[in-house]
Amino acid sequence: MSERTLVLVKPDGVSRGLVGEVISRIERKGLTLAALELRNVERSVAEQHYAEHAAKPFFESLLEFITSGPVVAAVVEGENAIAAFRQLAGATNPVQSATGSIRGDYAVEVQYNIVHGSDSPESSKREIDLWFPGV
Ligand code: DAT
Ligand code: MG
Repeated sequence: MSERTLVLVKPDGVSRGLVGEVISRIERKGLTLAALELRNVERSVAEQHYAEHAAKPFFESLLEFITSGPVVAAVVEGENAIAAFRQLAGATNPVQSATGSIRGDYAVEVQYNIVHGSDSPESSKREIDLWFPGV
């Protein structure tokens, strides 16, 4: 079933020059871009985006990180887009992500794991409404 997912290239991915690499992998996989934008992230957007982690000890540093520089936000579309992008991203902790995945190939530390992708249809809807209202 065709789905949409919210993808972010986080500030580490943008500052390291990995935007093209991430977009290229999305396109090679057969997914398509429905929206794409370089953004500075407002603290309130970051808080809503990561609301499920509000009680976690790393929440504050997560907010600081995601607001520390521009991100590239995208709506990515295609069959099984949510799971397909999670597979491209790899496991949350880069030392557990498979080689060949974005995190497995480019990251070593859980906070600096390059990309975000929605984890379910409910998250995808919530996140797309937050980042791209009306898209
Ligand atoms: P994912 O981004 O794979 O969906 P998540 O939703 O569990 O992972 O966590 C959101 C982000 O929070 C994750 O990409 C990096 C950061 N994070 C997760 N666990 C962490 C931890 N134990 N210490 C520091 N940052 C963490
Ligand atoms: Mg998540």
